[in-house]
Amino acid sequence: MDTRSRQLFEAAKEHIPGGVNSPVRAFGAVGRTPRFIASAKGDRIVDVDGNELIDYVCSWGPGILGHAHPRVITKVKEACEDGLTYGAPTQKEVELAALIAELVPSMEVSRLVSSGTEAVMSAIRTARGYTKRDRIIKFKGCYHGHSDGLLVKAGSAALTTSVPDSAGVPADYSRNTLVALYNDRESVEALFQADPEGIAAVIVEPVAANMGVVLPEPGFLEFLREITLRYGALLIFDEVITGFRLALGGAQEHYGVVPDLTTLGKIVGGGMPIGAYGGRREIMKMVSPDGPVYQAGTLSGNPIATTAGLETLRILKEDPSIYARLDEKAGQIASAVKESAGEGVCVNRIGSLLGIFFGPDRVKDYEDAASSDTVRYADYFGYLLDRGIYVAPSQFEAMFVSDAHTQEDVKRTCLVIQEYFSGKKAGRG
Ligand code: KE4
Repeated sequence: MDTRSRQLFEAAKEHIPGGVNSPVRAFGAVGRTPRFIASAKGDRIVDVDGNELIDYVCSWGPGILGHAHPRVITKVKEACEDGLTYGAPTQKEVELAALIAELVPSMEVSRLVSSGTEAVMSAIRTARGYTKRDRIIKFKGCYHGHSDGLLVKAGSAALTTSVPDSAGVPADYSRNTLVALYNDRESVEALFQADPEGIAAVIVEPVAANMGVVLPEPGFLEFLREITLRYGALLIFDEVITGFRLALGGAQEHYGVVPDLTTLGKIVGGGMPIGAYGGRREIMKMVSPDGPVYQAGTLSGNPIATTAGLETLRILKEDPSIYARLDEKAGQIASAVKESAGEGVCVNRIGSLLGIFFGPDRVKDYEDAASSDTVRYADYFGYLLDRGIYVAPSQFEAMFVSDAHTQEDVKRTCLVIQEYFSGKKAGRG
């Protein structure tokens, strides 16, 4: 029952584009009315009709500890009593920058911003300022936020510039963005060979999680590290999703590949709006007011956001066994799918990050992911939602497991998934 959600959705459309403040929330890909959420605690969210759902969206990643972790809430409540924002430096920013540098050693120096988009936009500007080069390489299917230069797609002649992938982005803005194929070394080599001294940076999601979840082939990240060094370009790991999720030190710790710059978001804010970008001191000294690369933000390092981020990272640091627990629970869910779905369903998983694809038996790159059957995914989504399991409303997003997911709820999730696939095999429409 979603009566109140329907009413709110109609009302929302009066004053908000599509009725939502971020497109994926509109449930357009799954043909359902988006659930308007009233509250969340632990691994549960409650919608405005009182339906309690086991949440595997986790706000698209920030919720690694689950919703409303008591320690985080207590600290945030205390911080609010001291005021919400000062527009001046605070001790918490010093502590958070030091903690980021401790947990992600390649981020010796970092700057806080208010979103992943801002972090990526600023990291790219810094890379261009540092190398004095204009072009960047991104990968088809990887998403790095909505800054103009990244809303692009491969141009007709793949070796030339890209073209805008959104209305409102001037062709000029896409001119300096080149598009390669994830897990395809030749596509990267070719772009560098065609432009050996013009590429400032390669930006990559070390685990792609915006085309569903696609893992790097063995050696792919090492190859990106080698080729960027070879051509004098910087390697940027966009760890907005993988940061503090794959390991305390993120994907770069997990894979042992060290980028020149890293972008963070989501978990680093513990559910509050924080992004961050950072790297070696010699690169970050380019950033204003030290250097000529300008970047600023009214709410950057906001005291409430930094409180939530600090407490979240401190909890993760205090108890690194969380990562084994996350892996075990997510492994149960992956096994439930693999053991019941049979042919034509692929599960990609790393730690607590899962992608379930309908159609292909294996998904190793964008082409495989794009061949997925989104209608079958929508059917799966609706079946789970109707039974109290809330997964991403799009085939091309990820499933997130948190430390708050109880064994009981994981088991229930596995049961519903097994029920879905066995029903399909038995001919249920
Ligand atoms: P934000 O500007 O949304 O904080 O971060 C942009 C971003 C950057 N890099 C990566 C790898 C990301 O996944 C994101 C944002 N992720 C999406 C979900 N795939 C956010 C959800 C949404 O757009 O509503």
